[in-house]
Amino acid sequence: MPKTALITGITGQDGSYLAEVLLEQGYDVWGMVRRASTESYERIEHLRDRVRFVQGDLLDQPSLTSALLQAGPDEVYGLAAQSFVPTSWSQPVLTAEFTAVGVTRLLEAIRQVNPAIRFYQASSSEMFGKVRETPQNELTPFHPRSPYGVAKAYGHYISVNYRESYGMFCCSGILFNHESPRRGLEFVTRKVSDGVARIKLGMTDTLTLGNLDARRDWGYAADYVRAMWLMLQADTADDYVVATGVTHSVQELVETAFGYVGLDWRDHVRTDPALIRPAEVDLLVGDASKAHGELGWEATVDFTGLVQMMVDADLERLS
Ligand code: NAP
Ligand code: F7E
Repeated sequence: MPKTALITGITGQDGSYLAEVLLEQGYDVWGMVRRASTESYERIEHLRDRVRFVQGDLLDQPSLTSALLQAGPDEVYGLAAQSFVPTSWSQPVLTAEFTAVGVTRLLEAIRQVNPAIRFYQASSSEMFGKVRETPQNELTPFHPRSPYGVAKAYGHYISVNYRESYGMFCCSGILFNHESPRRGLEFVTRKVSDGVARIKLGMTDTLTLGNLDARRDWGYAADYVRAMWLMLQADTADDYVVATGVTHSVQELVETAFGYVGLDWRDHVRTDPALIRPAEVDLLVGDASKAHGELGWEATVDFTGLVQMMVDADLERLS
């Protein structure tokens, strides 16, 4: 019997890669999508005839229950969220409704429809925020620095709580930044790869950024969704950090991307104080020893390979 999985957030970056992994494993894949006047299926266009869709919204409890009843999943991957950190300051309440309380709505729907369903929660390194130790692991205390980080800390703990309260199989993946050619254009890696491609092709001359000193542990999204699947195949539910263990600054990202196409970033990059965040996460670097040891998970793409892949993809798209 093939297993059945329901992915919330299937139209997002991670949802599209995860759907590919699950289809390769022979799963019946369902995607939960929210109603919009224009469909946002661009990232899953190539999978449309292999995935079944059900409408639902994290704000609407009955729609989550109906989605579970319709799909009948063995596994639910809870990826849907308001995921852009700056928007969490301009829309803090909506971010909490989606990214925090939305997790409880989904867990309650699972508990009522079939508590044996295995659940993956998309937790985030943003929960570490003003970091208490370096590198960060599963036991590092949280100190979130944005309404998004605070909402994710809630989502994390409510997943742990449903595991401890009801014995449900809830796993929380504390994923560090992961990127790809399918990354939203507003995130810094994609903004840089798209900007470099536009400058190289003569479409524009400048790229305006915010804080160049922030450091992140950037990995490849297609690697990270494999970790999500591995967590739900384990004998017991647990929480795992997923990261490369290597950190780079935004300036190093810019140097690498411009250097790859033979340009000097100092000729093109401007900074704008309006892009500086009210509170910044200065340094992230993860210790994924537990995921390596218990799940056998490894990253396959390093920072330079990732940046080059993204620049190549944007050059091809825009050419
Ligand atoms: P993304 O590209 O922004 O995708 C977010 C998805 O959530 C989209 O499919 C979006 O649907 C859906 N969504 C948003 N609000 C919804 C609602 N109210 N009801 C139903 N669906 C809704 O995010 P991602 O990068 O793939 O990340 C996936 C998850 O991992 C998110 O929870 C994110 O916070 C978390 N995370 C990401 C990273 C990272 O570096 N990428 C790291 C750690 C954790 P539409 O297409 O309709 O907008
Ligand atoms: O910013 C700096 C910015 O928006 C990275 C989400 O997937 O990963 C992501 O959150 C850094 C920050 O990602 C610009 O200040 C400089 O320090 O790409 P980002 P993020 O905020 O780290 C975590 C793990 C998630 O969970 C989130 O969902 O880059 N930066 N200049 C800039 N950032 C942006 N976006 N734009 C700039 O112009």
